[in-house]
Amino acid sequence: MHKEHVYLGLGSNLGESEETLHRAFDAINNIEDTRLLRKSSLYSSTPMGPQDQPDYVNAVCLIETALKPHSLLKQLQAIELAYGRERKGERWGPRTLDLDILLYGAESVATTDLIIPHSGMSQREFVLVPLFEIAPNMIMPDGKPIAQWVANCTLDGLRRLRTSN
Ligand code: A4P
Ligand code: MG
Repeated sequence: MHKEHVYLGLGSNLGESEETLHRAFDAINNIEDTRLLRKSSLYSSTPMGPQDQPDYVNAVCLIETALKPHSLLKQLQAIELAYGRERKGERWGPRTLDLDILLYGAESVATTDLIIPHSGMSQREFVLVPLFEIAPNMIMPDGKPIAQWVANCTLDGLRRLRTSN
């Protein structure tokens, strides 16, 4: 069975966010034909977008999966729902659990409901820093090493949580 290496982004800023992310790692590992290979520490980060919402807890992980991109997205959305996510329609609003597909092997996807590489991943410190932790030698979709992106981002709002892993 052909398997791809896939990077996922996790975020939560409602409820018991750290607990939610630990449980999300387990849920991801339990997706059919999918295995969790590596996970980052948890990070606290100030909100991007509307500021009148709690700080986020963010992390990333690397999985190996036989699922195609859209099947994987469906499984991830089922996990989001299981953790009480309600889509209220507010862009960048608060959420109990947000799971994003950052990279799917070297594939690009551009459909109405799925865009890979995830837009903005190279600009978001709450994605870049945990990604750098688990994949320090990664070459980003634009061909630049991740270290270069990390060196250029502001780290003000980001803090690695002590209780991680
Ligand atoms: N979708 C398209 N591409 C993807 C992909 N690669 N992975 C579609 C997952 N989903 C993808 O997502 C809307 C639709 O995106 C989905 O139905 C799916 O088909 P959503 O999660 O319902 O909406 P959203 O998350 O509010 O919108 P958006 O633009 O995806 O927001 P982001 O980029 O997820 O950002 N601040 C901090 N500090 N940390 C955060 O994690 N997150 C957000 C949300 C805002 N501010 C944040 C954080
Ligand atoms: Mg999302």
